[in-house]
Amino acid sequence: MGKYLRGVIKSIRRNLMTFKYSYNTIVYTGEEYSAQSTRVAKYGYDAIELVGEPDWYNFKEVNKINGDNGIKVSSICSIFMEGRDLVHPEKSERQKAIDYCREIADMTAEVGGHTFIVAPSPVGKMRALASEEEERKWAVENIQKVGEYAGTVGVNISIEPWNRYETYFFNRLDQAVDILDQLDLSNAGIHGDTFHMAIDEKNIAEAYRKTGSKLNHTHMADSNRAAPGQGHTDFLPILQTLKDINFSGYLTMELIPAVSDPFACIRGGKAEEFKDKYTELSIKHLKDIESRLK
Ligand code: LER
Ligand code: MN
Repeated sequence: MGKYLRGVIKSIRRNLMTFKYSYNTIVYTGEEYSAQSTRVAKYGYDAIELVGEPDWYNFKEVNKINGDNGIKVSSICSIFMEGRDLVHPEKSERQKAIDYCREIADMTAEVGGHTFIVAPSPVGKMRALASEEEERKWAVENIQKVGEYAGTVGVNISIEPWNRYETYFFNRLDQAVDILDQLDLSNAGIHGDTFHMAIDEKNIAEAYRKTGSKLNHTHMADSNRAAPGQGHTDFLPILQTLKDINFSGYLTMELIPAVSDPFACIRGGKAEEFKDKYTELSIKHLKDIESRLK
């Protein structure tokens, strides 16, 4: 089937379905990009989420392979590890984090992505290094700078809260909305990851409902961060809420093996079931639920 026809079929299907699906490729780390993109397309995803490490990719090749496979890039999952801290007490450290985010904004634009993830401080930083007041001021100032830059290259930012075991900074969507409301940006929104939300929200569906049109990206994972359907999160009320609030972003599977450091798979781990098996099971489970929504 030609590339044009595949594109037409995809766009008809997209208009008939409520949701667009994407897969975060952190668990594919180490594979050739063509294998990653081909797998995601094979199981019926609309898009792929790339890891926020620009040096790993040849953007021209990414665009060519994705075009051939009839998929898009939904988003870039920025990697906020040590050295990428927008609220660090040292100005030069904050600047390093801003520069990193700008690089990710450029990457997002170059691969035709819709948004990239922004978090104020790195995964695993478990206590503040300055006063709460100062850190919040830096978070607002620097996310504003990153968002403004993202606007100049035509992409959005999505602010993601993580659970209490990954960060002290904020853990719930309403806390991220607090920061978002202090920004003067039309290209910023909130990102809700069901794995983190299963830990720190009272009710995942209600948190999405309250966030409403401010929600611009999601990560879908079951309670154990495996494929939706492999844990105890009930995705029916969650997807019903996303439909009710007219969520138009991507349902992006971000699945990570059961290890305390979510970036362990970058360094090479045993994530075999997160390749074909979970890529297939995740979308099957959510599409089955989608077909039952009111
Ligand atoms: C990133 O999207 C995330 O959810 C964090 O847990 C870091 O991987
Ligand atoms: Mn996430």
